[in-house]
Amino acid sequence: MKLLSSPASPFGRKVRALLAETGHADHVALQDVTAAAIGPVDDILIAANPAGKLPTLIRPDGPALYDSRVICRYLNDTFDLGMYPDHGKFEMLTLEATADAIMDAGIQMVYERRLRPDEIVFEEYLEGQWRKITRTLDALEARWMSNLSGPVDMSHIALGCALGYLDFRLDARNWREGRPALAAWAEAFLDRPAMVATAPEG
Ligand SMILES: N[C@@H](CCC(=O)N[C@@H](CS)C(=O)NCC(=O)O)C(=O)O
Repeated sequence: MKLLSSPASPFGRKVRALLAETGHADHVALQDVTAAAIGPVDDILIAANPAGKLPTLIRPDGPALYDSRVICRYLNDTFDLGMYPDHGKFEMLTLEATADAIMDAGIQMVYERRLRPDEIVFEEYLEGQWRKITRTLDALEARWMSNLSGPVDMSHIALGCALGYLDFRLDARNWREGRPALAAWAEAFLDRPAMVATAPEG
């Protein structure tokens, strides 16, 4: 199996961190590819995923899989990783979706600045995306901390990747301010070997 990803992708990191956390990193080959909302996209990626998005998993015995939630679920079931426990499953899946929402909004902010000419950057849109993130972070701090204790599951990995992405690309926004419980959780979680090994670059 081959995972198409990039060292900066938070969604790709979910998959890489899942494999690292469970000691399965050597079960899937990694190929760095270029994906871009504007500009050239590697042919191998387009051939496997017509939307040209990362991560995408190429399998020897079936069609390619995407997106990160599908790939993580597939690897969990294929290698029996135990990262989707039955107890509280739907809350856990919602927490994973919550983490993905932070990444989605964060990526929109990065693309808005990177892809648009400076004179037409839409500041209101940027702030609208940031409000999505701050509302989500506030909800995590207020209501979700108990879900973040206990054994590591896929939602924890996803949230670690989302908060790591904020540190990586939007550090100046200082997401930790006013959210001591979430900040303490991130401090410990991002120190795990699987998270250190998959820290974003680029
Ligand atoms: N929902 C998708 C989101 C994937 C995504 O947005 N990936 C970004 C890289 S982190 C991408 O491929 N961007 C290129 C594009 O939007 O064309 C998932 O969970 O995999």
